[in-house]
Amino acid sequence: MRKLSVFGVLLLVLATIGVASAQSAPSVTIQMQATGGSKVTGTATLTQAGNGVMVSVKLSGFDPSTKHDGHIHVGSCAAQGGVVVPLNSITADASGAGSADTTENTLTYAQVTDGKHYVQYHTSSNPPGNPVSCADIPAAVPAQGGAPGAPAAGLGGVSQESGFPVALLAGLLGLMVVTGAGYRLVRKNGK
Ligand SMILES: [Cu+2]
Repeated sequence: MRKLSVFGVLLLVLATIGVASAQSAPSVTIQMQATGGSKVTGTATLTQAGNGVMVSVKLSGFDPSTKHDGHIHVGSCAAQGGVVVPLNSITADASGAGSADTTENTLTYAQVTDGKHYVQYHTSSNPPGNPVSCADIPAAVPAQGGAPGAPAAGLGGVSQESGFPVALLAGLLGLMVVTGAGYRLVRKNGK
């Protein structure tokens, strides 16, 4: 019975760590706006993926059955700069909608969420041609704590977030030690 409850605590710890890490990946979804007289709108979701970033773009309003190149650019939709990395092309279906997921490993999530990058798709593929849909990637804000304008020294939002599961893990390990000690105490007294 006692063994069972210790085992139960272990399971709980593992489950909690699993949930905590699933929730800790920073992510942002931005609205892609039609540009250059197009009707192409949708969303782009950027999610931290290890040391890289996963970019998931869903767009509609293309001409049916057309192919479109996309990139992460430096700058903003209003003040455009060069291509930083290519995103997978989107091929629109018969309704003019399409999507593409790209896992980019040469850029970190922190780098693309520095407030100086944007996601853009173009009118065609190879060459990409004029832009038709664009969204600025906002600068990442610290997840919690820290008064506005007074960020903790040297700590960005990303490192604060990744610190959370570690603190949780330490607390749960402490709980396990206490539970284990109590278990041994009960056994000693019982004999
Ligand atoms: Cu581009």
